[in-house]
Amino acid sequence: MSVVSLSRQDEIGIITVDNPPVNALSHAVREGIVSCLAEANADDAIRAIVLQCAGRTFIAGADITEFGKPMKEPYLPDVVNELADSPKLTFAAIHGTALGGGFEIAMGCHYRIALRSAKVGLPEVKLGLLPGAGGTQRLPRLIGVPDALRLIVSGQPISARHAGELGAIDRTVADNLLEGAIEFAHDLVATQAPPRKVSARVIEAEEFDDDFYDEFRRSIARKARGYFAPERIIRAVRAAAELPFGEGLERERDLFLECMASTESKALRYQFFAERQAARIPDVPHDIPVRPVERVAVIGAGTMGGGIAMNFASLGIPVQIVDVDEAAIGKGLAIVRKNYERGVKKGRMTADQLEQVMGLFEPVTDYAQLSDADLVIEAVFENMALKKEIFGKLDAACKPGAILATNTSTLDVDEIAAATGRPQDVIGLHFFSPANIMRLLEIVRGKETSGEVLQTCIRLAKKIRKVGVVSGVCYGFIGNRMLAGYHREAWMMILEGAKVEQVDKALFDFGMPMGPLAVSDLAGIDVGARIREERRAAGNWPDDERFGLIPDRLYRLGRYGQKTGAGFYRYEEGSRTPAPDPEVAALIAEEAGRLGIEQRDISDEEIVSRCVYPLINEGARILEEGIALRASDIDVVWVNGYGFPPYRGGPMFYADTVGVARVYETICRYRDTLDRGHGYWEPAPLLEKLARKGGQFTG
Ligand code: 3H9
Repeated sequence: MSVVSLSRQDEIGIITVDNPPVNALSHAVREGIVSCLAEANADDAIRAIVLQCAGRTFIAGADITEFGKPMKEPYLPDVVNELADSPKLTFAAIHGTALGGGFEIAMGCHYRIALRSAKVGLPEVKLGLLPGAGGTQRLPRLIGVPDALRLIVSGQPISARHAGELGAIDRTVADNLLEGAIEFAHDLVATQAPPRKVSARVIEAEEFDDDFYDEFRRSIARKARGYFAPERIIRAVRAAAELPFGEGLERERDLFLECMASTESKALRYQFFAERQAARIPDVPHDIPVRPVERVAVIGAGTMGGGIAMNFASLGIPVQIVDVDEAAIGKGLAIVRKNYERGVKKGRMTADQLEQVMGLFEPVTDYAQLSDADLVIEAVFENMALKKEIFGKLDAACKPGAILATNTSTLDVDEIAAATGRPQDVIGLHFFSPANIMRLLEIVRGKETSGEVLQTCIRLAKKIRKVGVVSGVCYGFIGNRMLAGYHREAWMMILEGAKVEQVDKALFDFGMPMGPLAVSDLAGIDVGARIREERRAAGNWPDDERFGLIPDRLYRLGRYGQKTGAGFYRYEEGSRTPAPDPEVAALIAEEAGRLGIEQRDISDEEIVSRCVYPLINEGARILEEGIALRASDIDVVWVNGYGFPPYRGGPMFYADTVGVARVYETICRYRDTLDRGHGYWEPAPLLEKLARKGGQFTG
């Protein structure tokens, strides 16, 4: 069956695109639109043409799977131009999401009608691209330069109503879209309206001078730091304002091709598919029946428990909040309320909606009340004995088939599961803080966890708008296990002569949201110190005085980070801005002297490789051990949970862009010069194997 077809209703030709799942503009679709348009234009009985889509959405963009391969004619910009040049009126009838090339197709049409529930947008920037089928030239003509810039640079879709207010949609209807579109077409045919080309509109360019664009650059500087595409978008939109339409299109094409060739775009496209791939588990059928999750309980009303609970309540799912007494629960719910109040202030919800959502929380102090819960998530502090006790109680209280999850960030999920008589129903759901905001959810599969429970949690992750990644059981799972080497090297380098602020700046410039030492100050030096104490007590820490020495000394001095106004840095009263502290520099120098470490200048390049390459090396081990199913899962974890710059794709993708052999050789060099026999820099066998055969982790 053809993916594009032409039918007729009275004098209106209807072109229908039917290319599931999202009607992406594959070669067959582009070809189909062009040939149906030609047929409709050649048919004297047809007076106007409506372009609509079957299935769940209007066209969601170019077919991303075709990127990076040789493009075949007809090219998308030409398809859009043909719709614009059609002698008969063309109408786009939009439902679902008209995104990227889909919205560009709609803007090529002479008129646009949409369901009120529809959304439109140009999300190309999220793939490191700019709209390359006339979007940067047509949108400013439709809605003006400032709004077009904001929309294209943010990549965020907007509602049909908002698009209507801005001037990008002509009519909206509550339902019966096709009927509405045909009626619209009849109306205009009856008045003999001529084709209305967006390209014919003129932009008054004078008010948009250098200052205007510089001001816009400043306004996006923080979010756009390190990215390539936003600046190209600005240049393309400026071309729309300053050049004739045809020349603007050419400029757009050149800038689009520059973006397409960038590592940033390759990395972001890779992330797009990596996130979706993460939901596929080879030994668990995608369509295995999942369990309904309509009632959730969260054990622990602390910040983490409250944040986790918000994910469900925000979707209208009732949540029981369990803690030792009403006072603890009240305190927790007060924080939850404050978080929602912030949403009200920002206009994301109304005061009524806030009360409604708060009404979904049920305080519970007695486990017997959990008998109806479909999913229980334990979020108490990291203590194995306590967690086992809780799971024993849950086993007694919960109904058969309830999913029992732990939010542990490090502990052995199998040991926790063994505290119950139903290990097949036990799983790890590791949320990242703040749990109501961070996108990552590590889904920890115990050795007994059933496929059904696993698949239910994978689906659930998507439902609560998280990206779920499955990890096997090991200390720290995928993310935190890799973090160890990252921090270790930061601590080593300050002993070896790098300044605290230099280490952080080098990694900030690499693209991390903050350097590792500033992050420790934010998270609390005391938190890390307590974890190290436990690990030392458990014999799970290397016999190396250097490892953790400086943060431990800061801890003993009561320098816990931002909360005490001092940690690796100093903080003025009430400020979160780190200031280098000579006292810390002196302390580091003293310890280096005591240990006989000669301090030297360390380059930014060395800082980056010494912190980032351990991620790659540990990632390789995690892959070999089967803790992660694929390299791209590791990258999804690091981009979404730890702020690894998305435009670098994640540590494993980054290794491929640097060259696996180069990473391997550098790691071997560090082993020979820095390791002192601790094995920190022992290359992972998989890394060595790939380096030797010229292989890659991804792709
Ligand atoms: C562009 O248009 C460039 C032009 O300006 C210029 C060109 C010259 N292509 O996300 P889901 C697949 S750039 C191919 O799970 P949802 C996706 O991989 C493009 N495949 O569903 C998945 O496959 P699978 C601008 C695509 O309901 C399946 O569809 N457009 C594409 O949560 C379902 O996806 C965008 O960037 C595509 N364009 O969300 C839009 N899109 O089942 C990107 C999706 O095998 N897409 N697939 O894993 C989205 O944002 C979301 O997919 C959407 C649906 C909101 C549409």
